[in-house]
Amino acid sequence: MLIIAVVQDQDVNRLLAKLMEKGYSATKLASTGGFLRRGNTTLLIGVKQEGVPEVIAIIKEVCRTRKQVVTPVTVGDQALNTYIPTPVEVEVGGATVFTVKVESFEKI
Ligand code: 2BA
Repeated sequence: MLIIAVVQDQDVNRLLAKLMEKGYSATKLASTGGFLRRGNTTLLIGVKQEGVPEVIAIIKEVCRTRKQVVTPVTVGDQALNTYIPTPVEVEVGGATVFTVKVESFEKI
């Protein structure tokens, strides 16, 4: 099976560490979301059928959505003193996961 997971950049290192710890292999691709046009990361994870639930559980655990307070940048003009950075709460995390059957697999 091939699990294709589109995840947020900030979750990737923890996700890869956890996958490697459990003995799964993965390939990390830099990707860009079509809607927001922002960088995200796509992982290709080749796994035996019986490993799928565990991999999905790891993705759920690491990439769960949570709130984060961020301070937006470059709004207004700092020189004119009109820039007042106001922290806003945004939702981060989550993943888009596709699981597909692999017709053949060989390492050459
Ligand atoms: P999510 O639905 O969590 O999607 C996160 C990223 O996962 C997407 O980034 C895209 O890179 C990938 N993705 C999601 N669904 C996919 C699919 N069916 N096929 C291939 N890749 C897929 P973005 O496209 O930049 O979207 C970021 C977030 O913007 C989405 O989060 C969703 O909350 C929102 N969004 C996306 N398209 C939208 C639309 N047409 N209208 C309103 N909101 C949209």
